[in-house]
Amino acid sequence: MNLRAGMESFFNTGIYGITAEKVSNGRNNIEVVREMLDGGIKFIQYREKEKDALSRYEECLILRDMVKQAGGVFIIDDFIDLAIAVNADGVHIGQSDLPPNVVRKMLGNGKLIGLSTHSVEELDRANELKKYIDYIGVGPIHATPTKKEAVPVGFSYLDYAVKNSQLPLVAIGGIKEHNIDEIIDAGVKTVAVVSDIVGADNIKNKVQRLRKKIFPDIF
Ligand code: 3NM
Repeated sequence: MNLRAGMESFFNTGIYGITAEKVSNGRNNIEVVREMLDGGIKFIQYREKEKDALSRYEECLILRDMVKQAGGVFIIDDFIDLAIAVNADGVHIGQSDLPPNVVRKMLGNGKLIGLSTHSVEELDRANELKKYIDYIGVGPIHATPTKKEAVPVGFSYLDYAVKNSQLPLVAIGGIKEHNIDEIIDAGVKTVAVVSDIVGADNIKNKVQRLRKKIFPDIF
C-alpha cells in the first residue's frame, strides 16, 4: 500500500502517540501501545534511544503487527535500519539525521517520513523538501523533561508554521491535557503527546479525553 497517498486519514485521529518506557509507570511499550490503540490513536511512533538494537528489533516486530491490525501506522524515530528491518510504515527524523532525500531513497516511495523543525528557516527548507517528506514536526512548544536539551520554539514559530507549512503539521513538546487547547486554537490538527499519555493512570481514557478536545463530536 502506498501510505503517502492516503495519509490524511491517519492524521484525522488528532493525537500522535509516542513510546517512552522510562516514564510509563512500570508498564512496557507493548502494554502502553495496546492502550493507545484502544483509545483510538492511529499514529504510533516508537522512540527508544537507550535499549540495545536487538531489544528494539524484537519489540518493534510485535508493535508493528499490533498497530497494523488496529489499522494504524507505525513510525520509528531515528533508526532507519530498524524501520527497514521490521518493515515499519515510516521514520521520523531530525535536523542532524541523514538528509530527507537520502532517507527517501533508503525507504522507498510508499513509506512515510516526518521531519522535526524548530525555526522559520527549517520550516521553509522542509517545504522545499516536500517531495521527500510527508509531515513536519514543530517543537518543542514548551520546555519538557522528555527532551531536556531542546529549547522551546514558542507560539510565534507555531503560528508561522500553521500559516506556511505545505505539509501536515504535528506539534510536540510539553503538551498536556491542561494546555492542549491553546495548540488547537492555533490551528494545529495533530498533536504529539508523550509523558501525559504514557504516564497516565488510564492511558485509554486519557487518549480519549485528548481526542475529544480536538474533535468534540467524535464520541
Ligand atoms: N521531540 P512530552 S519535543 C520527542 O521538539 C520530542 O522535536 C520534540 O514529550 C521536538 O510530550 C519531544 O512528554 C518530547 O513533553 C515531547
